[in-house]
Amino acid sequence: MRKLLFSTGSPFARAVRITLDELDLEYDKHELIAALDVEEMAAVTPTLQVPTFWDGDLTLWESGTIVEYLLSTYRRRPDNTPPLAKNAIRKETEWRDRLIFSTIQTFGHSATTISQLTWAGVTVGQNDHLARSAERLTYILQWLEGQLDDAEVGFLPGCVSMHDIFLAVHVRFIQARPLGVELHLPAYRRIDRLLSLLDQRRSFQANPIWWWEPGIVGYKPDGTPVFEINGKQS
Ligand SMILES: N[C@@H](CCC(=O)N[C@@H](CS)C(=O)NCC(=O)O)C(=O)O
Repeated sequence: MRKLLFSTGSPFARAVRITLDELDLEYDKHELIAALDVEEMAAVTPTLQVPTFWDGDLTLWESGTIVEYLLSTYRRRPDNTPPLAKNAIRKETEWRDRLIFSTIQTFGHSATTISQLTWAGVTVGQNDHLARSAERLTYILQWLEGQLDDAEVGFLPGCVSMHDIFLAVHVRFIQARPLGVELHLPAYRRIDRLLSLLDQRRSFQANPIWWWEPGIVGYKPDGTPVFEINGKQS
């Protein structure tokens, strides 16, 4: 049976959840609201991170690896316009496709580093590494905008690629959190158009970004966070 361990707020896990929905695959959802302790996580993955995915005897972590596995293992593409990409990476442009994907993941790692430290009380304005991470976001967005073709919507022609999905979850994560980072997205016309189209897709709407901050212990069905104060939930 397929199973996914994920946290509600993780953009990396959101990309995996969206891909599972794009492929119409059922899976057991093991959702974490707060992090497990180190020993519990280490029993699952040496990275101590989510997402981790199980498919029968196979255990995978690293969101990009999980999505590559899903795209290559489950070959049926449900009817959708545009369809989900047939492959993660195209043979004829392998290194261009791989470079774009790795760069998108670096964008996501910079964003989650800023987020983790912001919640720990260290903000972009107070720390040189975070300030540089925020600048990296801008440089990467500029470069990615240049990789998109005006005649096409996403990074691979005629389909929704894992590149499109991961860029969308990382950008929307930054926009949904108080990170002190302004992306000025309308300045990136092609990226802005791509993300607006993806937002309307059923798989994206079925896996929305919910608010998260320390102290949240659960969510109401509509996504309203539930806090625990003095042992009482509100
Ligand atoms: N490279 C990993 C990054 C995953 C990641 O950063 N996960 C975060 C949540 S967004 C996490 O588990 N953070 C907890 C920690 O780093 O201790 C992937 O692509 O799956």
